[in-house]
Amino acid sequence: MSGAHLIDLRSDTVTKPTPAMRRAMAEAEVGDDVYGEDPTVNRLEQRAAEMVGKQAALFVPTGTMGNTIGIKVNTNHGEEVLCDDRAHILDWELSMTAWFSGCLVRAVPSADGVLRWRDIEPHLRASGPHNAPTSLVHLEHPHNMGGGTLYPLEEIDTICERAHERGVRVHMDGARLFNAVAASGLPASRIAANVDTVMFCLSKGLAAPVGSMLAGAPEAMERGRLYRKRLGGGMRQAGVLAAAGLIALEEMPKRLCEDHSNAKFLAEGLAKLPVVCIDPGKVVTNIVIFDMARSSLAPEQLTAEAQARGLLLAGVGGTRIRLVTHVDVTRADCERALEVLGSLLGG
Ligand code: TLP
Repeated sequence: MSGAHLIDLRSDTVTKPTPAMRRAMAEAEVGDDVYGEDPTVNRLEQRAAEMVGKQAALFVPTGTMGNTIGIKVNTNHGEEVLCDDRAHILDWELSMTAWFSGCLVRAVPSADGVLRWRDIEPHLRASGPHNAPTSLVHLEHPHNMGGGTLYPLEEIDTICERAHERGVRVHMDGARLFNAVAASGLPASRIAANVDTVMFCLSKGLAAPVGSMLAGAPEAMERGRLYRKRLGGGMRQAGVLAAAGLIALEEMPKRLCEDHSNAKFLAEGLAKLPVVCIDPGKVVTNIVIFDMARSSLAPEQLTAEAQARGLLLAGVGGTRIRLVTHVDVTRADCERALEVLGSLLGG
């Protein structure tokens, strides 16, 4: 296998920085960001805030740290955070909401990760002798384990409006926010208009090597800066990373439609295999999740056999397999991926 071209569909986290990013990183103007003196980080924070329509933003090393700080600035110890039952914060972030914010996560059953206000409302708790109050609703948009699914804009607005009426805040895990922008045609600032804080990643589909942004009100971001330092995320001459982040923000969103069309192509091909369960109509961004319960192969066998043929896939629990398209995957790679999966799953 050495030297062979690997098709890596495990995640868009595997994307490599583009040549333009590498050049910008080498030439970046830097300073000590813990003193607020890195001009490139400052520029990135300003630009990111502008793009999502917030007054301030904070550059953080990872999406996990962005969510952790986002949740912290919106809650107090001992309160509840409501999210859907497949949320990244619930299953993939080492219980940081409990560990760092001291809050209980209340997971609400959802269809493909997307909640409606009517799902949320019955689970909100007011403070009382037996109840910790709900202080935050957490929305993941697009929804990773839901298969890249999207909230309808009206639902985001309704959830924010009703939550705010109750004194409950809203945080958006928009790790792939720009995929939502590409799929919906709505500006990021419109999607995030009514949430209190929004996190999005510069890595993943936007291909920066490192970094995520948390955006919100200036006072929240000032507090967030201190939490970032506590978590070990005060990064000094981080301008070398922010330089790549600026290119991720300015140049990369416009090509995400290509990833979405490749994902749809994969989903449509997979739907033709009798043992695969998938609804290609639900694939609207760059994430394809299918169920192989009807196959005689175990998921680990499928991933191992595919790997032996140069195709990397990720099992995401039970008999579900995830494929994620990104800048380093071409249409020809997707055609080859379908050939491999067809041969292994009996197509
Ligand atoms: N997701 C990763 C894995 O952790 C599952 C992936 O390969 O998709 N929010 C969402 C919705 C995410 O999908 C991820 C990463 C994060 C937050 C965390 O971002 P990082 O990895 O930068 O901490």
